[in-house]
Amino acid sequence: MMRSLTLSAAVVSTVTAFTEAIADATGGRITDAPREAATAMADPEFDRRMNALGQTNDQATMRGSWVPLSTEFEHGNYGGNSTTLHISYPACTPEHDVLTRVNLDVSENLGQWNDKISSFRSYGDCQVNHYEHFDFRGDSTDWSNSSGWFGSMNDKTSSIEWQ
Ligand SMILES: [Ca+2]
Ligand SMILES: [Ca+2]
Repeated sequence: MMRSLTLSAAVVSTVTAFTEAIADATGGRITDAPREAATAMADPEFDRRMNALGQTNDQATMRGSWVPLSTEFEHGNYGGNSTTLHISYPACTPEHDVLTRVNLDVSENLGQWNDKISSFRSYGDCQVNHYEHFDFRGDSTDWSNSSGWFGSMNDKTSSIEWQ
């Protein structure tokens, strides 16, 4: 069953606000993420903690707290500004049924990300697909859990799907 995405996605204006973005996207469960997103992406402990969110033994998840889906980056190799999208329980499952999808024109916050994304990293078991046009049409990156460079899809993403 398709879930609606929490659209109060944490859109940060500078890299140094990544700590606050993750605190927001995790419902306050991770408040000490590195200041720079690129540092966090290279940190196995950060990876482990983020992936643990949304597991069925996570009490906060079962109460309906936010679970991070993915962090989307302005530049390649997890650089520049970022936005971390999140959703309430349940998060992505090993069965990879389509969880949720979003057009990047649905809100002022997400609208500024249209045709800007150059790399991304997902959390938990989430597989993500990025599409060239709105409504999940056109060329796509295909499903994966991270990409440091979008190649021919660079700066083209207009809609995103998670499973
Ligand atoms: Ca870009
Ligand atoms: Ca586009």
